[in-house]
Amino acid sequence: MGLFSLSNVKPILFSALVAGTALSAKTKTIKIAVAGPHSGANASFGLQQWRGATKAAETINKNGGIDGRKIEIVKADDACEPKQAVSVANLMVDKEKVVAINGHFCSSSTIPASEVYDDANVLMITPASTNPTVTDRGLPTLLRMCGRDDQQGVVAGDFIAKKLKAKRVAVVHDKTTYGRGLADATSKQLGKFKIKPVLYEGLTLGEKDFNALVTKIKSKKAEVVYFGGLHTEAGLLLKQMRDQGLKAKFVSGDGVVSGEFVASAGGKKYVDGVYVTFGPDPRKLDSSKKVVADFKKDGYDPEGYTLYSYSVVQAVAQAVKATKSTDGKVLAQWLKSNKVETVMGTKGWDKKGDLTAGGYVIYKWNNKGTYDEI
Ligand code: ABU
Repeated sequence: MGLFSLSNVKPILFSALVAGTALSAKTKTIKIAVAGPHSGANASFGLQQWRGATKAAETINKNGGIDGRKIEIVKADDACEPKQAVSVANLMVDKEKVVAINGHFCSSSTIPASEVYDDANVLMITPASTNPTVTDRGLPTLLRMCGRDDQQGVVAGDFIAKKLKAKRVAVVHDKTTYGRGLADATSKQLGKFKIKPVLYEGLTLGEKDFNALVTKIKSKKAEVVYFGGLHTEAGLLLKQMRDQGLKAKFVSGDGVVSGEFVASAGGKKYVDGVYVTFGPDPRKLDSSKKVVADFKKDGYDPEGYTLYSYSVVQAVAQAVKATKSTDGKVLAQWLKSNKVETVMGTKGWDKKGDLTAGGYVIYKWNNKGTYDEI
């Protein structure tokens, strides 16, 4: 099925003209902001987003754009800082006058920035923000192209209890909306197996020395360390665990699906054996075959959230084409009532903006510095 095949589209029950933001012949480009961490410790995730979005735009534009109008991708750097996210959101709305947001990446940025986009009636689809609050507030202009941490935590908790058969679990998080939320969701699921964490502690973002925490984990005789957070702190904690001789299994979530995890951990040998939860690998789907091959031709393996970001641009393009509108509520409503074709397969959303299908699986990092679904 082609990128813009709309055979599965239900009749549009609203008028884009009434909505007041119909596409006019004067609309030169359809501007989409890629909002995420383009600088700072999490910049590798911003790069995944950027690569996915620009490749999607390039392909759509080569095929005629959206009814002749080209997609233009602009960068919005929030560095995963909530305050910076709000200021860059205002910039995208007021100065750049974007039609849609591909982002933000971090839930702690997405949540405050989404209020700005909602006030301005701009469509926002986050490829990666998994905290439940993102969609639970019911904002009419917001959707996500990923799962939720109350789903991810269940899979992690089940895996630790049933597959690893661990009884002594140390739970560590980075005190962020995402990291703490995911750690809590995992702990809640462990509770169903009567597993109470032997340690529950938050570390401080930006700190480099977690040796005191590792000593504490060792004293608790943890068999598994579960970490809720992103790859930088995950890597540092993991390395210091191993350097202190702590052999406990390391389990984490979708915040470590970046090759940069290997660098933060200090080498491939450290990440070998680490388990993570993430959505089923979209690189293995028939729908992504050609795009994955194109990326590989450019010397890039579309890891982590790259294809999620690609899919966000495809969804925006199909909504704009079908509605002939750039009105955020019109676009979001259309996406919530129709299905779209993406490199990750057919996607549809519920009323809150969560995907109607999906789920999490377990991956294992190996000694080549990559991760495979198990
Ligand atoms: N879900 C991975 C990290 C992004 C976030 O939700 O904060």
